[in-house]
Amino acid sequence: MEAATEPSADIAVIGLAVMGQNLILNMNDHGFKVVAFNRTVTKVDDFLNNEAAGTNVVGAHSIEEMVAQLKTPRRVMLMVKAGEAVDQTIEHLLPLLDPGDIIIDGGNSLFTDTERRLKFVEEKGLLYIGAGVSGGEEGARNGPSIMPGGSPAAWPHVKSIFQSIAAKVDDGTPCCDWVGEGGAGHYVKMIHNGIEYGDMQLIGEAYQLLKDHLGMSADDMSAVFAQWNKGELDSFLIQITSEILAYKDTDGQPLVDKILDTAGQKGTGKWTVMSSAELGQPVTLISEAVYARCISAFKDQRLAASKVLQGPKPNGSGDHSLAGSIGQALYAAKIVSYAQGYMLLRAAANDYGWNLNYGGIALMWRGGCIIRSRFLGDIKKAFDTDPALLNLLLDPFFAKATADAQEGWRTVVATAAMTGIPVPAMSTALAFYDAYRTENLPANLLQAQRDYFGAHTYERIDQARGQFFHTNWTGQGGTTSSSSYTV
Ligand code: NBP
Repeated sequence: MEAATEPSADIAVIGLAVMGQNLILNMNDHGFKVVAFNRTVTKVDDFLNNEAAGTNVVGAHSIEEMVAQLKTPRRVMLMVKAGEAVDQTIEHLLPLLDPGDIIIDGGNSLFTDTERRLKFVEEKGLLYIGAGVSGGEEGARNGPSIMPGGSPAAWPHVKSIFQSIAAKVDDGTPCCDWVGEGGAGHYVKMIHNGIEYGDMQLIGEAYQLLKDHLGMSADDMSAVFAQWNKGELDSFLIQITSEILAYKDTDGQPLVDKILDTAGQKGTGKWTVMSSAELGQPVTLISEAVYARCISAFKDQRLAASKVLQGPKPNGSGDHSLAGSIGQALYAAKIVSYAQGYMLLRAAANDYGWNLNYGGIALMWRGGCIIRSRFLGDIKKAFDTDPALLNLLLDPFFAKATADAQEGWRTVVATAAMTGIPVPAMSTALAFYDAYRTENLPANLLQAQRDYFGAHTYERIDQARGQFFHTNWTGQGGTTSSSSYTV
């Protein structure tokens, strides 16, 4: 493994864990010459002698050797663990690169870190891309969804590589396009992951209703999910759920029944919720999905509480005809979740000054990634019809879809409440839907309370907006009001 005399590699990838290795092999398949490097250098040889054997992939035993093999402008993609590893690798790279060279972070970095790194790297005259990559191992190998953002001048230099290796939708359009400036790429990936949390929670709730209320076997549930996968719920997550439910352990019993019910999380769902709070956007479904994982982790407490706290318990005797309504609840709540996700995207674009293409984002998620679904094609159509669409729920297709699913959705949420089955995502979606379509919410009373105890003032329905009033509710205290602000 010697450095070539003339630099001939198209791109370098640092980080030979599951994502890096598979992206390299994917790039190689598409005719790009890749130089592979990893902090633990023995992994470079292992990779070249095994997974990459017989390919055009070359390796390097040092960052210097890696850089020396790259054509200019040099393109270096980091597929290392998110966090400090990215900063450390950038520090190692910078003295070896020239102005105009491009550093790409393809890991799951927090978008604010990407904004910071971009500024730092651009100050040195280099270009920076923060690219969300979704699809896991399989996607990385055969076609992920890639969401790049950062220095716009870098995009023409990486476009052909990224669009070649990305998943393609039916008409051949790649699930990769320029997302926007700054940390926009990683932000969109973060929202993708948040939506993934929501989709998975909704599927979990449907599963628990089918299992505990309807008393269905794993095989029967697998068939229900397979059926759903032929209609409007057609998606990767519904498909794998059907396969998971059908999967048997070595003793012939469903493996899913033997898996401990405590969910893990790596942080991107939490980041979405934090950003939603920061930007004042009611992303309630993803929040419930994150907290549902937190509750699941309290296994010991739940076990103790199950023996103490009173309430109805499902007995598996529910009418199987409810399965159709459960599918409707899943679909309607999913629409609300995506509507909320897009509200957050719009608010972030406004706040951070990104020019986001909402239909294009739906298209990037249409294939390759974990939330890929037929449904995203409908979202793309909604934004194609009206790029300025204020809320997905107001699009005629989705307004009708939620109206059509509504009876089943309400029945399921009510049934879950009466039988003691927690459906936080389905029910918060319904609460959001009802709040969003309610002309008069009880916030008038809330404003009165705030003014009563804190002189926070209120606006009046019989006066123009923007005028604030304070009432001396008790006849005691002064007339001084507190400053008013909107969160
Ligand atoms: P990991 O997230 O497990 O990271 C392992 C890689 O990071 C190894 O190459 C390791 O090198 C390197 N690394 C570490 Br750890 N600390 C380092 C440091 N200080 N300096 C240089 N390199 C360092 O790998 P992954 O699962 O392939 O994921 C890569 C990125 O892609 C992550 O940001 C991840 O969140 C994201 N992602 C993962 C998936 C997935 O399904 N796994 C999907 C989408 C996105 P070493 O071998 O020397 O320890």
